Amino acid sequence: MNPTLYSLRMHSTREGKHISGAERIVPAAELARAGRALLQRALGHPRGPAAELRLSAEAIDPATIRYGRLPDVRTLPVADYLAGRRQAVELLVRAGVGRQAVDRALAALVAGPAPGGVAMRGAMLVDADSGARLEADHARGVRASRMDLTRSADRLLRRRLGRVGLNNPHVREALVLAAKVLATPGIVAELCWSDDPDYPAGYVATVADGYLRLPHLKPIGEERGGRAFFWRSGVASLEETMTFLERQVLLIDQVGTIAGLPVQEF
Ligand code: WAQ
Ligand code: MG
Repeated sequence: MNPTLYSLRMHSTREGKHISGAERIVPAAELARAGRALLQRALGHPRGPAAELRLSAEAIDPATIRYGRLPDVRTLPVADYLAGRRQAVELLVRAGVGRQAVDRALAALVAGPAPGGVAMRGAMLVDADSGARLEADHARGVRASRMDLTRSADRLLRRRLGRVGLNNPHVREALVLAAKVLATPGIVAELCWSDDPDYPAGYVATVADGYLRLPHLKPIGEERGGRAFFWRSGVASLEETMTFLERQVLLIDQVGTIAGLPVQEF
């Protein structure tokens, strides 16, 4: 029998400001080590040290686990963040997201999507046609949660990313998150860039084209960033979408293809 798995989640803040959040799915024997790694990361974060740290763990009923695959990865070279944002708009429109919805989501990420023009803890849920924001709380947003790689998929992913110089935690975690988002009924695409001031890259993920990296989506030093999940009615109710996104356990046991940088980049 497989050992019981736990969903382990960390969230940290300072004076009410979101610093970082991360999570793992691990067997009991690895909980202490994984918890320590998450706490250390919250303390040494580029957004500044956390003052309030929350760590929680919860046993998973094995009968509820679903398995999945990472999206394929490609990098699209762009000269600067303005070119990156133009490219992101084009990719989302090509994926069928309405122009108005794309423009609204981009404008919100540029301005800082939470009240006060800062980063949210989670993502915006954006109607793919009207562009309306559907998440109840504009500071929390919706969280993709309860997903991780199996140990062997993690090893394979690190090896494949390493070959193209992309084996860093931002890429690994964003890929796992995008896999959960793309597996969620009702969600058609995602737009993301980091809220970490030293990480300017981001991506567009779509069911048809996978994970398309854009090396520049914001200037270095910028703390405003975030995520937009584009939702279309007719596939699942909002409630079904949210429940899957936040509660369904997804263990990723298959890694997609990872393309190297195109020659133009050099
Ligand atoms: N669910 C929903 N939204 C989240 C989650 C989550 N589990 N975690 C973070 N967010 C939102 C939140 O608003 C953050 O402010 C924002 O996303 C950015 O999070 O290929 O590092 O962890 O080179 O700073 C993408 C590019 C890196 C990687 C993204 O995001 C690559 C990144 P961060
Ligand atoms: Mg961050």
